[in-house]
Amino acid sequence: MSHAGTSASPAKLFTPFRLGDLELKNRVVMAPLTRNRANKHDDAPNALNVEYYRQRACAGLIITEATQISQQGQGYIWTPGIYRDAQVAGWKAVTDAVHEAGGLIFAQLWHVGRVSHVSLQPGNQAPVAPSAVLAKTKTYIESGFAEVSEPRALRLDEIPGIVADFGRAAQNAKAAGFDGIELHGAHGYLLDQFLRDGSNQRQDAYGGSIENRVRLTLEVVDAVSKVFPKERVGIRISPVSPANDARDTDPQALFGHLVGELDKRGIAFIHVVEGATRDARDYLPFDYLALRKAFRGAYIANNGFTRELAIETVEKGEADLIAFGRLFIANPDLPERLKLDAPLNTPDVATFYGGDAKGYTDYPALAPAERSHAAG
Ligand code: 8OZ
Repeated sequence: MSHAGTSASPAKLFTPFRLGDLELKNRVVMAPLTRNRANKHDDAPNALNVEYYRQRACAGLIITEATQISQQGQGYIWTPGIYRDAQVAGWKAVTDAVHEAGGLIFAQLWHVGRVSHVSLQPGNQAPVAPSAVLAKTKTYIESGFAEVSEPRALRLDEIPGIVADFGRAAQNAKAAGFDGIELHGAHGYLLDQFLRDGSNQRQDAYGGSIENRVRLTLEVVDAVSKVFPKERVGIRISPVSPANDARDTDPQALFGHLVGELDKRGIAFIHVVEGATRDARDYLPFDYLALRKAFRGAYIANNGFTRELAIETVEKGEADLIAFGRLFIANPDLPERLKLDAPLNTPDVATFYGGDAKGYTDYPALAPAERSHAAG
């Protein structure tokens, strides 16, 4: 039997899902997507961003683009923040629009750590990291692509300030009307830099053993869980992704331990980028099902899912929810298109990062005639 779903028995992907105390209308999640279209003067979300998210409120859950918790946490030009009043006000307009359109939206809280450039940092200082180890990766600044700057190691006495910045950002997310938050623990940014032994060479309580390397992430989980109920907190991880020069000698042991600790805390979900980000799903061998089994909350799977693979993965119970990135850029009505097996618009890579409405809010939803044609 095909799992494509019929009107008599829709594929599970298109059925509601209970995430903690929230009822998601389907299991199609909009993945966090960096688009670099916040206000140029204050990194606050604006009317164009409101329209973009409103168009995508049909997702079971929207996770916002990565949003810096402080200026120090910024690594790219024109990404939105959530530490200034104007940014909170900008986000409030976004969450209001999504709620009005019947959607749910979590903010993704982000500190880039060493993936930054002095021109984006307070006082043009060096970006901060667990250790003074330069990442082999690029960022983009006002003038275009640039090598990231040499980082400096955070002092032990600065770490409580990082945790506090995450806590304050969570309070701001609450004030902005978000339904919950996702911590960005993936892609070689600050939390991931602490997790992995390729970037964390500390010899204090935050480095060395796996227990020490997960400490910062767990302290941040605990801090934001004092602001939102734990059922409204999730985290994104990318166990084997080499994004931003992330490396670890034993990701299975590291992420197995982390997920066990997250399970004890009872948070809502782990959101797992499987394989190499924007690349091969089988980049390195890794037992994702072991993470799923170790965690009683929801498992959101991401990375290069097709309609068929998404339907099958949820049907088999290997994930509860599937997050789509690039397909959501090009298809504001992605859940409906997937349900109808309608044609998909093709994402235009040239307009992913920065720019205006072009390639942002101008991708068409299905016209009524196309809809009835696809429905047969
Ligand atoms: C693409 C460009 C810049 C940042 C990530 C936040 O990979 C990002 C990002 C993606 O998680």
